[in-house]
Amino acid sequence: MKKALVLALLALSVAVLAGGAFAADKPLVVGFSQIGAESGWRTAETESVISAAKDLGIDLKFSDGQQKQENQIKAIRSFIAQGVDGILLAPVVETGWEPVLGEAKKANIPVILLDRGITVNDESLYVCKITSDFVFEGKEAAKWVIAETGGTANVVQLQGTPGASAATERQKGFEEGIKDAPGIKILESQTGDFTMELGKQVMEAFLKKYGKDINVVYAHNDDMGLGAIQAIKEAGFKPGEDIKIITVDATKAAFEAMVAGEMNAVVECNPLLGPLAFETLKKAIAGETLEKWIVQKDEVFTKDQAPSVIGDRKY
Ligand code: GZL
Repeated sequence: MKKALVLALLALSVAVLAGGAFAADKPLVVGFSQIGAESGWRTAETESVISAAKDLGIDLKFSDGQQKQENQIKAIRSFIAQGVDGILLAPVVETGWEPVLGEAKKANIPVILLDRGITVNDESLYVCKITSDFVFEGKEAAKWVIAETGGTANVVQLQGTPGASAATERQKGFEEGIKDAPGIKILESQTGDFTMELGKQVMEAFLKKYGKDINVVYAHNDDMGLGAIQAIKEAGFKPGEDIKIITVDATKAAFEAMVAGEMNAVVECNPLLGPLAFETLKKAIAGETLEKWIVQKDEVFTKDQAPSVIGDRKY
């Protein structure tokens, strides 16, 4: 009898250990609700998250929201139904997330925001956000415009997606940055929705309306700035000379435009958030207390620096 009991206990402990070991090796399952593929920056971020998941053996459920919040909400609901261990969300706009994030919270699934913020009454609906400081980026752009033009310039502003924190805060930072420089005038601001095509169309309209009165283009991302360059050339002006251009992101394409002398400055915004996203999510799942905002450091690069820096760029 005793021997049988000992054997049974031994078998049970082996099963528990195996089960435990198996559980420890069970891959993390993470849902990633991405905004879309609107810009080179966005593609770089997607690649960073997917390759980090692969490197870490994470089972990543990826959803491309195609710029629509309703698609992102649907994806989050699907992740909840699948019982994922965590959710990464790049929120296309700041508002309208309470209901679905309330469902994730109820299911005890931690949500980490990537590259944009949201406005919610209950901050416990997400663990933290990992983004750049867009107000800082806008202020840096303003600083460059004032220095480059001696404090006198007519600026047209290509805004990002309406309601996106990256757009509202880059505008806020720029406007704060020029408030003590009365010679810097924003002639007009319009959204190019962070895309090259719309950036070009909006710049064509600005050129028709203001022509050579435009001294500077401030674009909330490289892709709209690159679209503006095309429009400026087609209107018979020299981009980078007749009309100066500063954008945000600092993608390889923007560095190539600076090397070509067609863009004047870029404010960096780091899209390579994959490794940090999963490192942070694992801490959240382990119950660690995290800062609500993990800020990415950015800097300005100018046309003169581009040739020596472009070779080191990672996106
Ligand atoms: C910034 C990100 C912005 C980029 C754009 O964190 O949300 O969205 O600046 C992208 O290129 O479309």
